[in-house]
Amino acid sequence: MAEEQVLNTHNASILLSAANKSHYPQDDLPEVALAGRSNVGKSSFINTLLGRKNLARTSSKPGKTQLLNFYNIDDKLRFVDVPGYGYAKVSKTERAKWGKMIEEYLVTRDNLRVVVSLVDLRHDPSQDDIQMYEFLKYYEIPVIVVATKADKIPRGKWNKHESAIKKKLNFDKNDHFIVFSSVDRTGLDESWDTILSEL
Ligand SMILES: Nc1nc2c(ncn2[C@@H]2O[C@H](COP(=O)(O)OP(=O)(O)OP(=O)(O)O)[C@@H](O)[C@H]2O)c(=O)[nH]1
Ligand SMILES: [Mg+2]
Repeated sequence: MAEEQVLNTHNASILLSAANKSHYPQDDLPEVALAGRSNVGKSSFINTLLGRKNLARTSSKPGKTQLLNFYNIDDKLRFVDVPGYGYAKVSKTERAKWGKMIEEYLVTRDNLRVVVSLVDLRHDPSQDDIQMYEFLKYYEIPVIVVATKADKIPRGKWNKHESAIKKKLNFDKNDHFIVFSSVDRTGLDESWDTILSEL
C-alpha cells in the first residue's frame, strides 16, 4: 500500500470473529495478524494503533481472546487479533484446538501480508515465542517483531533487552524489530510505517 494513500485509522470496527476458514471474510483485503503470548499486549497494540481505548478487548485476565477477531480498518485492511498462547490454565484439548486454528489461518490465508509477533521487552522470549518466530520463518511469512511494555523499563536498558531477545530468537537481521509501548505510544509511528510497507 502506498504510504501516501489516505488511511483513516479511526474508521475501524470489529468485523467478525472466526474459529475456522469457513468464517473468514471473503475478499482480497490485506490482513495483518497479531501473534504473541497471552497478556503480552496484542489487543492493546491494536487499540493504540487505531487510537481507540477499547475496540479490541483487553483484560487483565489472560486467555480471554479465544477466536480470531477480524477488525476492519477503513475498508482498506484488516487486523486479525489471534488468541494468545502459553496460558498455563488452558487444557491440552483447548491448546490443540488453538494450535489447529492458528496454523490453519497462518498457513492457508492468502490475504495475510505480515504477522506482528509481540514479545515482552522486559523478558527473554519464551519457548512459545521462539517457536512462533521459527514457524513464521519456516513458512516464509513476513514478520515484524514488536517488543511491548517498553514503558516498564528505563530507556537506557532497551538496547540490552533488544539484543538479548534477538539472540534468543536467532533473529534474522532483515526483519523489523520495534520497541513499543501502548502506555506512552513509543513506536507507534514506526509500527504504522513498517506495517504499511509490508502491504
Ligand atoms: N505498562 C504496559 N502495560 C501494557 C502494555 N500493553 C498491554 N499492557 C497491559 O497488559 C495487559 C494485557 O494486555 P492485552 O492487550 O489484553 O494483552 P493480549 O496479548 O491481547 O492478551 P490475550 O488477549 O489474553 O492474549 C493489560 O492489563 C494491558 O493494559 C504496555 O505497552 N505497557
Ligand atoms: Mg487480546
